[in-house]
This record gives sequence, C-alpha cells and structure tokens, in this order.
Amino acid sequence: MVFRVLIDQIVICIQKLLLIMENRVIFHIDFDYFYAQCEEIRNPELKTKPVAVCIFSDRGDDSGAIATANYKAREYEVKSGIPIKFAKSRLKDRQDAIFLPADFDYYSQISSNAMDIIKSFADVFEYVGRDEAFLDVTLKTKNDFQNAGHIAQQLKNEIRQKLKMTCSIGVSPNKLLSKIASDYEKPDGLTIVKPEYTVNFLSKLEIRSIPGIGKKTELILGEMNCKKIEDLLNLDFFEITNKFGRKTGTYIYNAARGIDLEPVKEKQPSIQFSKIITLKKNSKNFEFLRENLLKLCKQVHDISVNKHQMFRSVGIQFVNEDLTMKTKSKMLKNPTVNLEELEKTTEQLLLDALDEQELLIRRLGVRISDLSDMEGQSSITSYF
Ligand code: DGT
Ligand code: CA
Ligand code: CA
Repeated sequence: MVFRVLIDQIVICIQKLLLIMENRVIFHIDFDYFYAQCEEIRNPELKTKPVAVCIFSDRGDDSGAIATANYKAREYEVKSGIPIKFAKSRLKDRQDAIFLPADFDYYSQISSNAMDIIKSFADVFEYVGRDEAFLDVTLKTKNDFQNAGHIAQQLKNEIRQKLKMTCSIGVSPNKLLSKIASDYEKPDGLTIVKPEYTVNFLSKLEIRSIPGIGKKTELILGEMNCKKIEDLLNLDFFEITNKFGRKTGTYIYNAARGIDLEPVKEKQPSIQFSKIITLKKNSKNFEFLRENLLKLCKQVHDISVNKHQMFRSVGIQFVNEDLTMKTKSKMLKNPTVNLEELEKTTEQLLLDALDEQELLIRRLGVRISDLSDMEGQSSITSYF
C-alpha cells in the first residue's frame, strides 16, 4: 500500500514537471451547427426558423436520420442521429420548421474555403474533420496567451467576414483542453484557458466533457462517486487503471488534470471516395451483406478508375438499426486499383465486423482513401 502511494506520488510529480515544461499555445476550432449553418448562408431567410439537415434513406417517406440542426431546432430536442420522423413530430407545432436534404458537395466546398483561412493562422495545421481543426500557434503568438486571444478573435472575425459564419475556438496549452474549451461557450464562443487556470476550469465540468468518455464510462465512474471532473482527483492512479486498464485509465487520470502531450500533427484534408446504401432490409446475414458489398465495391472501383486514382486504404461502414455507426478499415501493403483486392479486403473486414456485431445493419458503405495518381505508373493496365 505504502509502495503504491509512493509510486502514485512519483507519477504525479513527473506529470507536474511535464506540465511545467509544456509551454505551447494550441487552438481547437469547431464550426457551430455546421451543415445547418451552411444552409443558412445560402438562404439567410432560414436563420429565424428551426432548420434540420436530413439524410434521407432510399426507403422512401421520412425514413432516415437528422445529420444536424440549428440552435432554434435544438430547443425542441432535434439533434444529430435522431430519426427524421421523431424530429418532425417534435417540431409539429412549428409551421416554419424546415427539413432539408444533406448536400455534402456544397458543405465540402465551404469546408475547403474555411480550412484555407484557418491554415493561414497556424504554425502547424491538423485537419480533423469537415468543420474542425487543431492549430499549433506557439510561434505565431510568441507563446503569449494575450496575443493568442487577439489572434483567435482575428480568426473568428475573418471567418465571419469572408464566410458569414460563426465558429467556436478553444485556446490552451494542449489539444485536450482546447477541445473541451471550444465546446464550452458554443455557439460563437472563444474560451481561453491559461495554464495556471487549468484545474479551476476543469473542476466543475461534467465528466462527460472529457472527449472519449461515453455513457458507459460515465456510469462506472458515477458508481465510484465521481460526477464532476474534480471528483476524479480523489481517485489514485491505480484505482483508475485497475478499473479501466492501463491505457484508458492513464488517459482519464491525465485528462482530469488537464494533461495532454499529444503534438499537433500536420494533416491536410484527405480525399476519399465512398458509396453507401440503405439495405432492402435490416440484416446481419453475411451472404446478404456480401452481395450488397460487392455492388458497392464495383461502384467505388469505377470512381477510382475514372479519376485515375490508386487507393491504399480500404474501409467499410455500417449504420446500425439504432442509427449508431461503425467503421472498419485496413491499410494495404501497396497502392492498387485492383477490384478483386478491394472485394477480398472488404469481405474480410465484413467478416471481422460481424464477429462482434449484435445489432442489425441498416446501411452499408465502402470507402477507399490514401489515394495516389495512377499517372507515372509504368504499366497502368497491370493493376486491373
Ligand atoms: P455543434 O458543433 O454542436 O454546434 O454542431 P455541429 O452540427 O457542427 O456538430 P459536430 O461538430 O459534432 O458535427 C459537424 C457536422 O457533422 C454536422 O454539422 C453534421 C455532421 N454530423 C454530426 N453528427 C452526425 C451524426 O450523428 N450523423 C450524421 N450523418 N452526421 C453528423
Ligand atoms: Ca461543429
Ligand atoms: Ca465537429
């Protein structure tokens, strides 16, 4: 017991030391209600109305799910992931409610314009998703949080001027804290967490504010008398790692203290090709899914051939009957445009995924990425 306490103290000392050594300035930027805001800027009349962006499935009627909703619609509990039918019934008293089909090409175009602006503010730029990025701005801010505040405000202003959009930015010494901070004052937020205010900032937040902590972990931590992040500080390192394993346990232990040493890694938006379909019926039968998978492979393969792109990463995607999503992917040894290799790889991914699948599958998708130009290959035809 004494030994454990001693180790615990040593771990804390090392981590405090690392925290002192850590003097970076990191931004996390995330656009507010992104798809719905994109719709508002091409039709400003939408701004005063509840707006929901829908992914209609090809089963007809109102079958499908909400991708996102503006804040007026969120007042009626209309949010990402719920069935369109629920959303319509929740907004039944709002004659002015608008339901629009998702227009991904348009959102990608806005995203690309947004990322061009964001990139110009960064020393190191890490693309996370269509509406989200991390920036290391340590050099640009001369490691000063007052400068950082001004620069973050300039970035928000430029986005407002050029795109007519709002976003939320978190500023702190690391990625974890900045991500929590960008979510703190949404929409149109700017939250700055100076290193000395880390513990203060985190203490009263719900445990769920820590990225990656879901319902299940929250429930277990609740049973351990932890509701707020400050409650986690009462658990020693071994209590947490015994419960959650070394990797997750260490993550939770550090997150509660605002410790995160992950560097911002230069990453540009990756181009990928994908196809997704709604199945004729919900299923987890391998043969039925395989038939659909092969059709999807052919379609995705056709795109890669038409665009003269080889792929190296192959993935499959499920949307389950409860609308949760699941993906599995594999990196191939070499870039290819071989249809058979695509089919074999996705079949294996399907088998692996079904192994642990409990829910029936509603939608099935195939994705290829890590693309490279076919031009320059000595014998293009040898890949077919
Ligand atoms: P926010 O950041 O809370 O103001 O709202 P959003 O809508 O920007 O949410 P975020 O950042 O989690 O997601 C960015 C976009 O990704 C969002 O506009 C639509 C899409 N998205 C988010 N969640 C889902 C989902 O569950 N299903 C689908 N199909 N799309 C989603
Ligand atoms: Ca967002
Ligand atoms: Ca986001």
